[in-house]
Parts: sequence; C-alpha cells; structure tokens
Amino acid sequence: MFSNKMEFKETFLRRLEMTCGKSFAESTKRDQYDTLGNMIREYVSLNWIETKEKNRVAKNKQVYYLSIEFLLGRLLRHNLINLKIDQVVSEGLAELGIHLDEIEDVEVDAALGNGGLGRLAACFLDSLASLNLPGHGCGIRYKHGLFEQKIVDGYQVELPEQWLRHGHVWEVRKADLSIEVPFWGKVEVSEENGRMIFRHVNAEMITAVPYDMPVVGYETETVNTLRLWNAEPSPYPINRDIMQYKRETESVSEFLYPDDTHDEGKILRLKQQYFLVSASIRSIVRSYRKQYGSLVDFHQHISIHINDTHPVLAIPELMRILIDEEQLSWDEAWHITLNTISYTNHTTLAEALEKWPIRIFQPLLPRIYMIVNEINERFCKNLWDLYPGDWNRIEEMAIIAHDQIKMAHLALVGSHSVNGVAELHTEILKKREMKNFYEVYPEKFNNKTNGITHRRWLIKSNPKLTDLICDAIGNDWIHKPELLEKLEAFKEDSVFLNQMFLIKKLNKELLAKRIQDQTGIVVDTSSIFDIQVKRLHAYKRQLLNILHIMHLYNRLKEDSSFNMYPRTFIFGAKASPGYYYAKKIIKLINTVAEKVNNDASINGKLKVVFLENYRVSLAEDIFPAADVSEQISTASKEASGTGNMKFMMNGALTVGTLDGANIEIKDRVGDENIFIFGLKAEEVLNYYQHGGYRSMEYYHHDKRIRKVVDQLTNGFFEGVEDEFEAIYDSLLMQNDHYFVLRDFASYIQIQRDVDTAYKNQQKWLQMSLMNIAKSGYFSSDRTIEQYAKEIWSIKPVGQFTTS
Ligand code: 26M
Repeated sequence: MFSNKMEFKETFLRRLEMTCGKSFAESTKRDQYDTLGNMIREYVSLNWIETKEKNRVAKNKQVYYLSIEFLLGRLLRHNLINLKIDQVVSEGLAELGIHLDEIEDVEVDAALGNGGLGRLAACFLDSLASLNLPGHGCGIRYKHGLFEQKIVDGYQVELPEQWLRHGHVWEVRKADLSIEVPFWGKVEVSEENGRMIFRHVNAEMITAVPYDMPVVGYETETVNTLRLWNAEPSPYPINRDIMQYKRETESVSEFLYPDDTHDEGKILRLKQQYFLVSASIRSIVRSYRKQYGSLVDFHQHISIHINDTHPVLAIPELMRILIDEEQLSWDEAWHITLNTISYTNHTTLAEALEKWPIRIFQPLLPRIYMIVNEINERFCKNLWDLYPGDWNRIEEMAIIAHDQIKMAHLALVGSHSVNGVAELHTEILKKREMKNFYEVYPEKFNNKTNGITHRRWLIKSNPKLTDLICDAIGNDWIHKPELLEKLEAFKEDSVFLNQMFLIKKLNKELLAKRIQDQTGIVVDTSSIFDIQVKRLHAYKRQLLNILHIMHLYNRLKEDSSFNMYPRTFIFGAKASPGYYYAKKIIKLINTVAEKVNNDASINGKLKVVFLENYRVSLAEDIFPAADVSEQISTASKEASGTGNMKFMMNGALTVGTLDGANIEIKDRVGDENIFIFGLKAEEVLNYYQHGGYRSMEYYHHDKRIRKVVDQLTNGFFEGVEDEFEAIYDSLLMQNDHYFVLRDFASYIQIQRDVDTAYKNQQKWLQMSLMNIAKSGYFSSDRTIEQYAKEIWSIKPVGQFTTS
C-alpha cells in the first residue's frame, strides 16, 4: 500500500479525496482521521487473513479470552506504533501541514470497561499478538461505553458515552456470521432409541452480529481478532409486539454496566452474559466443526478463558452443545469442558461475588439451568463421598443453595485452572476465601501476577523517556522488557539522571497545561506531582489521601515555619452512579481543592486538582508526569492493582500498603526504593475475624486525626456543613471499616519520608531509575507467557514467509 513517505502521502491524498469527496484543502480533521484509520485497517488486512490461514493449516491450538469488558482506549497511534509506521506517517502528514497529535485527538476512547479488569483484557490482547500467540478476544459491542463524567459544583454528573456516533473505523461487521441466541421458552424432554432428547421450544431469539477488530502485534505479522457481538432483532417470527421486542433486543448490547464491584442481580445483566457466552461458544464450535468435524478432541485444540465469573455460563453452554448437539455422554462432555475452560478471579470482596436467584435464571435460560443443576448434583455427590455427613460444608460449597446459583462455585468446579492476579491475592484465595475448594482441588489453583503492556504505557505514552532508554541500553528491551534492568548501570551517571529529570519536568509541563485548560488551576511544575487515579471505592481509600491533605493544610496554617516541599495532589476517579458514599468523597476532594487552592496564605505550597472524566487516553498523559504514585488500599482488599505498575514504569515512586502487586513491586525494587506504610493483610484480616479495632480511640488519642475528622462537619467548609456527615459517620459511628484512622499516623510519617527524600534530588532520581529498571517483570508479556505455558498450552506461530 505504501512503503515510504512519498507513497504514503500520495495514497493518503488520493484516498482522502475519493472517500470524502472533498479536496484536501476542504477536508476536516475528522475526514483526515477517517481516511488514515481506514488506510491502516486495510494495511493490516492481508496479515489478518494470513494469520487466520496459518493457524488453520498448522492446526495451532487457539485460546479465546471471554470478557464482559475490553477497555481499549484509542487505537490509531497504538496501531501505527505496533506496525512501526508511526514515524513515516507523522512525517508524511507534517509535510502536508497536518499534526498527527491533532488527528489522534479526533478519536474517542473505546471505553468498553470499568477499570482494572477491562484494561487487563486489552493489555493481554496486545501481548498475545506481540508474542505471536494465537489468542483472540470475545466481548460485547456496547453502544454506550462507560459514562462520561462531568464535575458540576464539585459533584459528579454522568452523561451517556457516545463512541459510535461517528462510526468506528477499526471494526468490520460480519452479518453473515451471525448467531441466534435463544432466551425464555421451555425444554421438552423425550426419549429416542434409549437416549434422552432435550428440545428448547418457544424460545425468543436474539441475533448476535459479530464486529471484528484486528489486533496488531508489535513488529510482527501476527494479527489476531477481537470479536465484539452486537444484539439485533432476529428474523425469526415472534408472537408479541414487534416494537417492544426490538427495543428489548437492542437493549442487550446498549449499555456497559457502570459498576465494578456490586452485583446488582439485574436480569438484563444476565442476558448480556449469556448473549456473550452463547454467541462466542457457538461461533468457536462452528469454525471448529468446519475444520475438524467431530468435537471429541476439542480441548486439544481450543482453550477458553473466562475473565472473572461474568462469562461462567461458558461451562454449561459447552456442555449443552456436546450433549444435545454432539450426542456425547455426560462424562465425555464433562471431560472436554473441564479441560477447555480456565478461570481468573479478580476480587475477594464479598459484595462482588455474583449469584443469581433461580426464579430469574430458570425461566430465562431453561436448558442451561437444567445443566447447572446436574453439575451441582454430581458435585454434591462427590462431596458427600469425600466428607460423608458434613452437611454444613456441602451446603457452603454447593453451586446452588438457598434458591441461588453461585457463579464462582460453578467456575471453580467446571474449570481445570483457577488463578488469582497477584501472589498475596492467590494466597488469600487458597487459605481463606476458597479454602474449601482448595482442599478438594489443590492442583487447580495457581497465581498469575498481572502485567501491563509496556508498548502503550511506556513507548506510546512516554516517547521521551523511551528514547532516553534506547540511547542508553539499545532497544532489545522492547522485545524482552526484563532487560530494562540494564539501566541499573546508569545509577551513578549524573548526565543520565539529569536527562531523566528534564524529561519528567517536560511531562509535568504538558500535564500542567492540560490541568490549566481543563480546570483553570495553575500548578507549579517544580512541585511534587503526587497522583491517585483509579475508580473511586471505599477500599481504595481516596479518603485517607484527602484527609492527609487536610492535615498538611492545617499544619501550614498553624505553624508558619512548617517546612514542606511544595506538592500538587492530583486525583482522577469515577464513582459508580449509584454509589452514594463514593460520590461524597468526590465532593469532599473538590471542596478541599476549592479551599486550599484559593488560600494565598499558604504560598502555593499545596495544590489539589481533580481531573474529570478519568479514562485511558487521559491516563496516558498522567503516568509520565507522576513523581509519587498513591497505592493505599486497605491491605488484603486490592487483588492486584495495575496502575501501580504503570506509575513505576514511568519512574514514579510508590507510596503504598503491602497489598496486591505492591508487595511484588517492593520485592523487586527493594525496601529503599518504595514507601510502605500501614497495616498488613494478616492484621486486617485478624481484626475482621476477632475484632479489637475501635476507630473512636484513634480519634480521641491523636489530635491530628481529631482535627481533620471534626472539620468534616464543624463548619470548616462553609456552606456545606451537612455534606459530609456520611463520611464522618463511617469513620466514627461505623467503626471505620477500611482502617483509615488506624493507618493515618503511619501515612503521615511515610509522607514526611517522601518529602525528605525528594529534597535530595540525586537520590530521588536514583530511586526513580531503580523503579524503571525493575518494571520489566510487570510487562503483560511476562504474564501472558505464563498463561500460555502453564494454563493454555499454546505456542507462538511461526512468521510468514511471504510479504
Ligand atoms: C459484576 C456484576 C454486575 C456488575 C458489575 C460487575 C463487575 C464488573 C467489573 C464486577 C467487577 C468488575 O471488575 C473488577 C475489577 O476490575 N477488579 C480488578 O481487577 C484488576 C485486574 O485483575 C485488579 O488489578 C484489581 O485489583 C481488581 O480490583
């Protein structure tokens, strides 16, 4: 299509005129974006076809990653970089007087996810393709991604997100590959030649139409597929109001649920889950049958991974196909299903564990319910053999109990591998949350510590640091990120350290500009940029951070000689629309910001910024500008965290609890290059088990605590004295479930240590360097290599000889 700048420019101009019907001079930024995007998609289409063909011919084992969320962000620059044509393109465009940055800004994020779990799925796709592994994503093409957040008068306001308003150049609709997904109706059971026959009759069909997106690997010819399903009315006849049917059908892929913890038990959510699962499994089986005929060796060629329990109906759906359509026996079908499916757990929070009332589940999915029931009965019989008479244990472990179906139990029983997402998290699953299951199936449990793609989170987001690293150690690290360790050799190189400093400063200036454009707040780029960006949750303790800021403000006001290095505290966070308490915290952050930023008497030592609408594209500007990374969850609550890794890779130092992957970050950088504080997981869990914590005592015994807690309600914030009563109550009346006051003193102390450390610039830069040098382990390439080898048994595909 083009192999140099000249050819690129010619093709681009010709295509622009052809598709937009305008001259170059008349074209808008959007015309230019659309033209470029379509060009790039076509550019990869040959390799896309070749990848599929190659996998088919070689009979490679393939993995399908089923996820209710894929938080992709923007794709233009990402694809240009992976194709290694970003330079040709940006220079070619520049010669036409166009800035690639401006074109890039036309693209809206594909925000088909809430947070960590969805972004992890997107990083995994990038690593699979970049490692030449045959692995594909299956998800839902939500018409509206995660809501857009506006801050009005300090409060969060949600607007519907509209990423498809101008179309999406990266997708290809494949209506001929549509799948009919049945809901409702009933199951007729009969017997033919001594076999039970199950017929699902009077079902209402929803058509699942696939939209495929190419997943381009870095510097490789591999192009995998992300298949997103769209819900549309089926051509099958129905006997009810057609308009209502159409509306109900389309609602299945209309909205992403905006909660990343609470299981709401809404029927539409269950419909979404079965819609995703059924369309995906049937399409996998359809192409498998075409190639292999029989399904008896299915598990030898196919691996299906379920991202949390949301797609867990993959287990009964595969059983249904093997039994009802393929006419295998239960035991044969079970053998295949068990060996095909693997499962990742992402949380131990009780409120996030999915369960469905039978009264909702059974009418909607009658045949699937029968199969879940049978799985449960056989499982309980096995338990009875293992633990005869131990009714309590069996009731606790059953998949169906008290008229509810427990999705995590189904996942544990029906898959051959169960993994947690960080070492501590996996230990907590084995020793506590899933202890009973670990006793029965010890061989299933394993850990796969999360990772992030260094291609988006370093190469794309921080090009200056990337160049510096390449100048220093070459570019082998891009393919083997653990080679970043070579940077350690520059620890005493003051020229190198100074360049790191200058790059951080430039990145801070870019972010400062953005902050000023968005909020009007002017921040000092020589202050410490101290950042907490993540979903808003009580357990993530944004409250601890903001109370500490209030404390610093109090110190500055009380004592004019109080000496602190100037700091800019930056927050970004969306609260689930129905999460009252989380929304109060947002209001509190904005209220503190208002007060502190407008108080001239503190000489600009303290600034507080809340950036609205935190999302992937904004994150890409934030991580490179951070000095301090706030990872302060109540120990044991954050399964892994992945933002912690993005900060580290960009040279920020972590202030964190010993929770999730923070522990593994500490193990790699060493105690001297991280700021650890607070209760340990064991201590937190012991408090929960045995009691003994009285938040009121900490309030009474520490006047710093008393002062900030009182300020929530005593008129310190004028005009909003009633606003924060719920926060006040949670801390004192409800005994501070997340140990904010318990960890407060220790947090103040560690923040003093940060202040002291930053004053020694050389030392700080060395610490920062060590963080970058040790971040290679947290590349999702390492994570995916472990999944490929230890769970999926898939191997890299050889490169093509053509092209
Ligand atoms: C479930 C039912 C109904 C509505 C929403 C949900 C739901 C959606 C997303 C529940 C949880 C969801 O995500 C959980 C999540 O993002 N967990 C995070 O996973 C990351 C990747 O493993 C970890 O790094 C984080 O620690 C963990 O909180």
